Amino acid sequence: MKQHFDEHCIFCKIIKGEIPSQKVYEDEQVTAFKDIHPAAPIHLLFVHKNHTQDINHTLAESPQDILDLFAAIKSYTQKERLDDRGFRIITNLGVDGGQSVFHTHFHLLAGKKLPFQLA
Ligand code: DGP
Repeated sequence: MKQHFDEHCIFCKIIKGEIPSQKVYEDEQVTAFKDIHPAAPIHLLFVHKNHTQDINHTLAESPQDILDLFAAIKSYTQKERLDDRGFRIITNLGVDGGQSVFHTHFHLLAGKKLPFQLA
């Protein structure tokens, strides 16, 4: 498995266990943990263990990682039966997207009927 860490990246430190987190899922490629600022009753972050900066970089450098992430999300949501009532996946890119951590990640939001409100 190709795996690249960025020594300054907070999510790489979480993946390596150097910073504590509440992990809910782990496989060979992907880790998921609770978001420190939850925006819904269930708010998880799915991150690939191979560091890339955002989804465009992932697609250019290591596109299989995107499939690994969605496979992990499918596996977790089916196991936890979140697909019964549904959930939302979000990824932010760049300043206008509101990206604050530059390690590709997907937010998984669930646990209530989510409003679609941008402001
Ligand atoms: P984004 O803004 O899309 O880049 O999302 C980054 C998310 O990461 C944000 O919702 C807060 C979360 N976050 C930042 N630092 C930490 C941390 O140290 N631990 C955890 N669990 N979440 C973090």
